[in-house]
Amino acid sequence: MFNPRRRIAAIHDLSGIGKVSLTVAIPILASMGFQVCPLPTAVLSSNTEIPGFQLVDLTSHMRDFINHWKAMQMEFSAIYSGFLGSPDQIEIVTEFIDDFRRSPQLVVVDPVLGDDGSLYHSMNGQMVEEMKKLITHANVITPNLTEACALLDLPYQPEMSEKQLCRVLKDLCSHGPTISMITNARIPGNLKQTFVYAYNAGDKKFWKVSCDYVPAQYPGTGDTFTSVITGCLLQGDSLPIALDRAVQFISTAIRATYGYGYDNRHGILIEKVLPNLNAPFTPGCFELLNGEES
Ligand code: PXL
Repeated sequence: MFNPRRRIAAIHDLSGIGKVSLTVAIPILASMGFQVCPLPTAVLSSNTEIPGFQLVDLTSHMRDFINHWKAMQMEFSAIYSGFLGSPDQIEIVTEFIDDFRRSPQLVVVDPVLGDDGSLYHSMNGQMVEEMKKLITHANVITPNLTEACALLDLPYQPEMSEKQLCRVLKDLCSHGPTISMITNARIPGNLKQTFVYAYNAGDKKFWKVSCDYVPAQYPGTGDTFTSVITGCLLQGDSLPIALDRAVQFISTAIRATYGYGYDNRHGILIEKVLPNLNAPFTPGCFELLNGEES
C-alpha cells in the first residue's frame, strides 16, 4: 500500500539544465513511490559541465530550512546526500543526520569527490577529510573507484584485482557504513565491461554486477545509480537485486540517450525510462563473490 509517510530528505543541488542531483533524485524516487523532500544546497542555471553556469549558494540558508523542519517535527525514512560544495555543507549534512536520526532509517551518502583518478575542480584535500567524517554517519555509501581510494588514502589505480576491490570495500565499511559499493570499477584484462562491487558488513557478503561498457560519459549517472539504489533498498529489495536494478536502469537510460546524437553534458534522458522502475524485474547479472577468501 502507498505509505504517504515514506519521506526521503534529499540534500543536493538543483540544476536547471543537464540532469544531475535533485532533477534526477526527485523523478526517480517519486516514480518508486516515495515523497522526496529536497533540501537544496545551491541553485544553478545548469550543471557545472556547461560553461557559463550561474550559481546561487544556499549554505547560509540551510540551517534555517532545517530548523523549520525540526519545528514541524518532520521524520524521514531515509536521508540521502550527494554532491556537496563546501566543508560547511558537509558539516550541515552531518548535523542533519544527527538531528533527524531515527530507527530504522536508511542514511545514504554518495561521497562525490572526483572521477578517473582526479578530484573535481571544486574539491580539495579539506573536502576529502570532511567527507571521510561524513561517511562514518552513513549506512550506505556509493563511491566510484577514485572516491573510494581518496577516502582510504590509497593511490588510485585505474584497474584493481577483485581481491583488492574486496579489501577496499571492507575497509570502507570499517569506517561505519554497513554497505559499501564501488561503481565504475575495471578489472585487469577486461576492456568490454565495467563493474559495480558491493559489500554488506551485516552478512559479510560481497557482490558484483557487470555493465557493458558504453563509450560515452554523461554527468549525473552516479546520481541516477544512487537514487535507484536508495529507492530499491527502501522498498525492501535485497542488496544484489538493488544493484542489478540500478545497473539495468542506467544501461537502458544510456542506450535510450545514446542514439539521439544529443549533447552529453545535458545528462541522460531518464524520462524515457522512468516507467521501467515499475515494470516487473528480471534479475540479470549479479554474482556472489567468495570475498572472504579473496
Ligand atoms: O553529481 C553530479 C553533479 C552534481 N551537481 C552538479 C554537477 C554535477 C556533475 O556535473 O555539475 C552541479
